[in-house]
Amino acid sequence: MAGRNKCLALGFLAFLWADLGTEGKEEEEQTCRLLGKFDLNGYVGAKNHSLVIGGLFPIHSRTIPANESILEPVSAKCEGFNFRGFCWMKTMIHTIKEINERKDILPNITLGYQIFDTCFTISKSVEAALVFLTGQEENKSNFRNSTGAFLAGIVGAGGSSLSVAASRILGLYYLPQVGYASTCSILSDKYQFPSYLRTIASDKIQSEAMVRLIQHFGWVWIGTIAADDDYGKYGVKMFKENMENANLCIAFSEIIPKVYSYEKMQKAVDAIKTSTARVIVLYASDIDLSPFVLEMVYRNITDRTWIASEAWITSALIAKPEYFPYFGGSIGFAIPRTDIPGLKEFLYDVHPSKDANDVLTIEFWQTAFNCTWPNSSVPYNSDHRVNMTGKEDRLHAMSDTFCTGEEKLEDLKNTYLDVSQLRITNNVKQAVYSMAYALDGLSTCEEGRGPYVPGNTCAYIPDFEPWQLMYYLKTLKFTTHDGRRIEMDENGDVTGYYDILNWQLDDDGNIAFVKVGEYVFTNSMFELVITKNTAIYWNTESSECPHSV
Ligand code: TCR
Repeated sequence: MAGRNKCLALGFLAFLWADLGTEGKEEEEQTCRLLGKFDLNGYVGAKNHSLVIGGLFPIHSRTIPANESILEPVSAKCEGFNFRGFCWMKTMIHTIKEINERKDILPNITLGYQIFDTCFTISKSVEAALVFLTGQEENKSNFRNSTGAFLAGIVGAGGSSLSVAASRILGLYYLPQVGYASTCSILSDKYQFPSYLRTIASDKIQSEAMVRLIQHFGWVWIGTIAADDDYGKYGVKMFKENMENANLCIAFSEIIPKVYSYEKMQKAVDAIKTSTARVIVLYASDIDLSPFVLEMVYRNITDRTWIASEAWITSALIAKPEYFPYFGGSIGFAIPRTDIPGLKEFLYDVHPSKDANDVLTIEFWQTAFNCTWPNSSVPYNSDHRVNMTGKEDRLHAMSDTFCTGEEKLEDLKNTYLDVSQLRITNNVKQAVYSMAYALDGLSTCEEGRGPYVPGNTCAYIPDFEPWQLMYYLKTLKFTTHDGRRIEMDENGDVTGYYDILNWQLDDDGNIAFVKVGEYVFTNSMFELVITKNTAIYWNTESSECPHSV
C-alpha cells in the first residue's frame, strides 16, 4: 500500500508521454498520462527497438513546503507554473518528433521520451534520477526491466545545482546526461561527473568575459550578487579570481536567499545601498532573482549599472518596463538566438480539451488565462510562498471564472509563445540531437571496427549498456539546423559565443535587448568586440558611462 501511495504521489508531478510515431509506423495515439497510471507495455510492444530519452525540466518554480506533521515520506507537490520550462519541455518533444520523421538519423528506430518536472529543486531532480535508474516498481532494480523500454540517457536538468545532484547519481552508472542550461564550471570535472556533457558553454568563459567588459569600460570597483546555488556561487567565484588576476577590486559580495528571508535580503540590499561601487555583477537565474528585483524597487535604489549573467539578461520575468528605472541599461551576455523551424506551430498546438489526463496543459491554460478549467482536478495556481510581510500568501486559490476553451493563444504575452528569443530552447534541441546522433553512431557500428576492446566490438540497439553510448557522445561532432558546429571536448563542453546585450526602451515602451557587441572565439582565443557607434543606454543620472573607481 505504501508503495502505491508513493507511486501516485509521484504521478502528480511526473509524467510521461509516449513517443510520437512517424508516419507509416504503427498508429499510436499521442498520449499524455500520469506516470503513476501509465502502462508502458502497449507502447513498447508496438515498436521495434523503442528507445527512450529521459528529460528533466523546471515546469514549476518550487515545491510546496509540507507543514503538516509528517507521517510517512511523500513526494512534494509543486507550484508556480513556469512557462519557460514548459516551452523547453515542448521543444524536446518537438525535436524527438522531428528526428522520428527523419530518414537519415536512426531510420529504423523510434524514440520515445520520459520527462520529469524538477520543480526547480534539488530534491525533485534527485527523485527523478532515482526513478530513471530504478524504474517505478520497487522490486525491480533495473530501468530496462521495470519499464520494458530502453533508456538511452537523460537531457537536463535545467539549473546547475539540479544537474550536479542528478549527475552524482547517474554518474555512478555512467548513464549519459546531456545538459542544456547548467553552466557551472565544476560540471567540466570528469572525475566528479563522468557521464555529464552539455550543449551550453561553461561559465568559466562568461566570468572571463565579464572582466574583459569591465576593463573595457575602465571600471575598478565592482560589487557582486549571487544566487544561493552552484550557478551563482561558482560563477562569482570564477569572476573574482579573474578580477584578482586583472588587479581589479571587489567592493562587496552578497547572496540572494533561495527561500525568502527578510534579514538576508536586507543585508544584500544594504550592501548595495551603502557601497560606492556603481557597477554590480549579478549571477542568478531569473526565478531566484524576482524577489530581489522587487526589493530593489521597494527600496527605490537606482543609478546602478548591472552586469547581467546569461540566465536573466533576456528573461521576460525580469525585463518588464516597470523595472526599467532600476535595471534599465543592464549590460550582459546572451547565447546567440536562433529560429527553430516548425516550433511555433507546435507550441500553438496546445489545448486542454485534447486530453483530460493532460494535467500540465490544463494548468498551463488556467494559469495563462486566469481561469478554472471546468471539472478539472488541477488546482488553480496557488501560491504558498511567504511574502515580504512574513505571511503566507495564498493568492487566488481558485479563479472564479471558468475557462471557455475559446481563449486565444494569440492574445497571450508570455515566455511560452515568444519564439523571438530562442537561446536555451535551442540548446534543448541540440541536447536531444546529441543523444540521437550518438545513438545513430552506435547503430551504424561495424563489427571488428567498433570502439570496445578487446576485439573492436560494437554495441547493439536495443541491448547496449548506457556507458557504451558514452563513447559516441564524447566524440560527438555535428552541424545544427542553423549551421552551427557542435563539438564536444574531452570534458563534454562546447565552446561558447556570446552576444553582449544592453537594455533599452523601444518606441512602444517595452524593453529591447540591443546588441552592442560580442564575445567571440577567433584564432584560438576569445575577443571582446564592442560595436563602434552603437549607443549604449546608461542608467545613470548623467546618462553617461558610470565611474566605478
Ligand atoms: N545556467 C544556469 C541556469 C540558466 C538558466 C538560463 C535558467 C542558465 N541560463 C536561462 C533559465 C533561463 C545558465 C545554471 O544554473 O547553471
